Amino acid sequence: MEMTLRWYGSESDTVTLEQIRQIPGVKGVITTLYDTKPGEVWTRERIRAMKEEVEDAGLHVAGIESVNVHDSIKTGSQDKDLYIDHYIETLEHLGQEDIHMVCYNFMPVFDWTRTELARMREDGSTVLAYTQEAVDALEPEKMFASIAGDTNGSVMPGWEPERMEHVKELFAMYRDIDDEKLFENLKYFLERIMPVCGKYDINMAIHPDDPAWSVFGLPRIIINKANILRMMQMVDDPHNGVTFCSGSYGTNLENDLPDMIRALKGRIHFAHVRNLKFHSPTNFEEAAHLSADGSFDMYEIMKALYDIGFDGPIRPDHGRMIWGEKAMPGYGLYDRALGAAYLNGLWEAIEKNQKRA
Ligand code: DNO
Repeated sequence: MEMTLRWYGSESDTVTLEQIRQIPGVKGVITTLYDTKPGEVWTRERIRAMKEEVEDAGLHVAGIESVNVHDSIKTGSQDKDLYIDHYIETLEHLGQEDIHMVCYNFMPVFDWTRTELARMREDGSTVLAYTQEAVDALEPEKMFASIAGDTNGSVMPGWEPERMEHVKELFAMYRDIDDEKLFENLKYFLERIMPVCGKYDINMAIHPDDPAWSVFGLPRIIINKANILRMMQMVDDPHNGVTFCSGSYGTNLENDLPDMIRALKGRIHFAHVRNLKFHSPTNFEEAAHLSADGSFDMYEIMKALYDIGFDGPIRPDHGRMIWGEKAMPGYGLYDRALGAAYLNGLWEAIEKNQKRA
């Protein structure tokens, strides 16, 4: 595996490349052109400029998170082919610039969903949190407004204000889309992009739906082992793979995370590893990465990744806000750096143990 950190670009991130460079073991960043809209073609010039900036700081671009998929593709609307053509052009440009991993999601309307961006914990740190009760009590259109006050001035991925202004129209687009239709549209998209992925050796890594169940009655399909295996089989190509995100699949306590990792051997192209602390099955918060701080056995998760020979990029995921930092919720420097060091420590111990056994 290669330890990386997500970076939103110098215009949008409070964390600098120079800081990332000083986290032990981190040589790569996972980045994006944060100001592009779903459906837009990424030019080679902009991709090259982004790469050069990262390389000038002594790091490299280990992959993209995300190239977002236009809602017309997800809903299978009439203009879907135009947007798939654009997506293919973007993939070509990324391939030509020697970038080989792309994370994306197929979640309708909302990307990840949390009901609190700054829940205070006993130690004074703040974390993202979710309760089903809060979602059930909200009108979907009010979702964004209900959390907007706690973003620390940043634009949250998937929650861009201009998109949220059109939430009603977005919901209308998905009115006739159920799980089966969404699977069909995903299959159509993947079948069309696989040739270009083959040509440039680009690993597509679908991100799970977070939380891993339907919110506001919208269909959500990337939620459990059965569905993700169905997706792998319906377009059985090694470039059709997943982002294994422990914090997203882990929202559903019925998901056995190490077992899922083992079942996805060869198809995990990217890993997000973080811990959650459950107060009830539908009330959880994002804990520190350390196993003892949350509900997951982080050793078993890293061990399963080790056992399947995972060699792609991995990143610590959302961190707590600590030590007075003001940053995009989940994406400060300090706690993610602690997460990277901890995950690197687990990996080193697992590796040495295996070699000595
Ligand atoms: C949240 C992230 C997601 C993820 C997208 C991938 O913090 O994990 O926004 O990047 O779903 O497209």
